[in-house]
Amino acid sequence: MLKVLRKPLLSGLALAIVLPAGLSSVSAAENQPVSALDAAVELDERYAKSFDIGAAVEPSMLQGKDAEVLKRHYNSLVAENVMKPINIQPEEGKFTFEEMDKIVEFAKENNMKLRGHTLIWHSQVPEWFFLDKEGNKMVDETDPKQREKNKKLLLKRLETHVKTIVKRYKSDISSWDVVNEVVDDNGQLRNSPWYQITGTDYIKVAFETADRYAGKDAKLYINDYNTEIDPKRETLYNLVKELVEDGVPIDGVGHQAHIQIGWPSIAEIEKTINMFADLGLDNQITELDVSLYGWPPKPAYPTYDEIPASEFDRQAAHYDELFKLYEKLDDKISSVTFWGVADNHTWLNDRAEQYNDGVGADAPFVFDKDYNVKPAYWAIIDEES
Ligand code: 9MR
Repeated sequence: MLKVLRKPLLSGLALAIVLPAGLSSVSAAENQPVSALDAAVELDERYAKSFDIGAAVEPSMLQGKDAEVLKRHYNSLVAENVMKPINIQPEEGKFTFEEMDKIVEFAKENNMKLRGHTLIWHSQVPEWFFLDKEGNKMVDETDPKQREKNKKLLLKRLETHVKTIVKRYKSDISSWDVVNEVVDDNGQLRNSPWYQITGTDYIKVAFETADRYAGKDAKLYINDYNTEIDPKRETLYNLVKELVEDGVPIDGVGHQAHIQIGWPSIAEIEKTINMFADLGLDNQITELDVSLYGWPPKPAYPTYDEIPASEFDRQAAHYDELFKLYEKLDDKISSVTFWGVADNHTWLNDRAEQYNDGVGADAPFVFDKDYNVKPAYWAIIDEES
């Protein structure tokens, strides 16, 4: 049985509250929310011996409460969006680095590491990459000679993209998501324009180019979601094995870990980390969030007007098991990054908009929407259990 501790650790301010007659100090104390800024144990300190603790951020989060919580609990950052192809090279040859530079600056000032997400992806990529010199869609080309020319042109564009970004952030970024989500859930290689035009060459060229220009200690990752689920896992494994055997400079696998309470099982997560470690590779957890809801089934998923405390306890129990596992495998995992800071900002709420008429805010992190600690926080810092 998992134990969820809720320690009545209070800030000076909370302790100074004058209690009405008849209320015991203990019960009042236990009900006081504890700010992430006052909670005694810093997440990154707690896991300092095992791995980095990161958060995904937008540049707008580098001030105010987010910034304070970032400084206190995290020692690694990743851009949630601003390094993606469409943000950083919206037009061919026109690179827009300003937003990413803000994150780099903040990381430097606060002595934090940086992950680079993501050099190559099928999503959030501008169309111009895949248009031939006449402006036609490369994927529609049927002439074999022209297809060959298009492939060369696309790989050249890829090289320029990767080289320009990696060179610029050479001394700042220590882990790169070189390619993102190249395997489909159905166990096929993703049929993206990248794949349709170049086969798997785009993956190899991306890694080789990143390797050529990255800092000498930088590590290169293939990043994906549902890495614990077959047939996707098996295909990813076979692909990665082939890359390693072909001498492609890949250092590890990024497991996004957009997961849910109870899914995937801890046993499958363990098996997955071990599988890739057995290929001699590192693992990073790159986009962790533990949703209260399943992926929207049809009809729309059930939601809560107010999330019951019991759900936060179930979530805490899952976080507890998860971090125990990560810690047990800490020689195989070098970083754990949450896909956000606190429950007030999560991509999971975009899907409520998309699938559920905006109903059903999720709450996937260990800090709540007011930056107070949740049961999940106590669960993962608990050193005794
Ligand atoms: O969190 C990101 C969200 O703000 C964007 O709208 C979305 C666009 O596709 O991308 C989200 O981040 C994704 C990440 O880059 C790759 N893995 C899945 C993440 C959640 O969708």
